[in-house]
Amino acid sequence: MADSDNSAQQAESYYFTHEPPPKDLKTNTTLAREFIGRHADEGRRLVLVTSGGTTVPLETQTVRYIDNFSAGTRGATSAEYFLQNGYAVIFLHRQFSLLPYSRHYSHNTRSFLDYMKEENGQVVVDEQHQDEMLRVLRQYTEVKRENRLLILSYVTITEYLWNLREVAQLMRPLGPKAMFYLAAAVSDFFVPQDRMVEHKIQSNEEFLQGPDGAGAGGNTKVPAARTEGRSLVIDLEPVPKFLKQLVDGWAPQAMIVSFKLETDPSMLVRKAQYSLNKYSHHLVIGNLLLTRKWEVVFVSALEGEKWIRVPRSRRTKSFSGMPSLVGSADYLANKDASEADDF
Ligand code: PAZ
Repeated sequence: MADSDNSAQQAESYYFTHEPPPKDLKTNTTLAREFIGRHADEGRRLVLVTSGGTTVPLETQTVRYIDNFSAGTRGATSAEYFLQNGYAVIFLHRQFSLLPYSRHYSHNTRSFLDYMKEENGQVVVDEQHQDEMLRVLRQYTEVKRENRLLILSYVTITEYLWNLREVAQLMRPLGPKAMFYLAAAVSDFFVPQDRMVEHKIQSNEEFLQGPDGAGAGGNTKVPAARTEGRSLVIDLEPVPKFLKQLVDGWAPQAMIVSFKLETDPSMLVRKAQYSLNKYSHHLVIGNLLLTRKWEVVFVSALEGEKWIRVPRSRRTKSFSGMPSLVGSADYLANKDASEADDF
């Protein structure tokens, strides 16, 4: 075994020994096992879509946390495209971020009540929204009838990683019929449990807790987030790179698509390429914060760099409050790991 494989495994085992699992992990695992088994029996392709940002709590009883940017638009929209193409979808998303189908009516400047009106003492959908809502409702009803969407949620980076690992291992027997579409914005740094204070970090020197002044809640290590003088000092540790474990260990035959978000255009393709070389998965989809709704770049070993752009004339906001960049899911929905040469 190569040294890098060995150290990735050690990092995984250290992480999952020291960071406790979320309370709902067992429930999620039971739901996922049943869902995966049923769709495998029916011969359906299955994709795990991750969506939304992960948080890094600074305190155990969390008042303050660091967040990663993502509304969940890419993930929720892509999930709809996978569903339209016949996939079963496990949607692992940040709690309260956008959801497939309901995203058309939430998180925008309109209240869902603005789509309704009263008629003869009944609540009905306003005429101007009938066609669009009927289209969305029909898709949603069909997906529900076929039980093809399982929604799981996380908030913190640790909750995300525990769920990802459990679901990935359950998907392993699906081989190339499984796809991972990792659109979530995942923290690169975190506060380990043994360096986290229990209580809200105090800003007023009069109220500093514990001998180290930060209320370390029984931990003996220096807290990762603490007040020093009048400043808040945050000293985070790197999150182990779990993509390697996913590719090599948890689901080695699956098709794996990761996303890369950058703000500096000169870094995007280079960073996507670096990730592809490092983890040897199938595809990295790069996007820039400011243009992510109009253009993405596919970076793959076989095809190099390929841009997908929404033409300028179509860059208007749609009914759902987001433009209609297919965001690659429609394109990918007809592929699996055995066809990865097509990129
Ligand atoms: O959720 P959203 O549509 O607002 O944003 C999507 C995105 C930019 C988070 C996603 O396309 C992405 O790039 N995810 C990976 C982020 C990362 O590099 O960790």
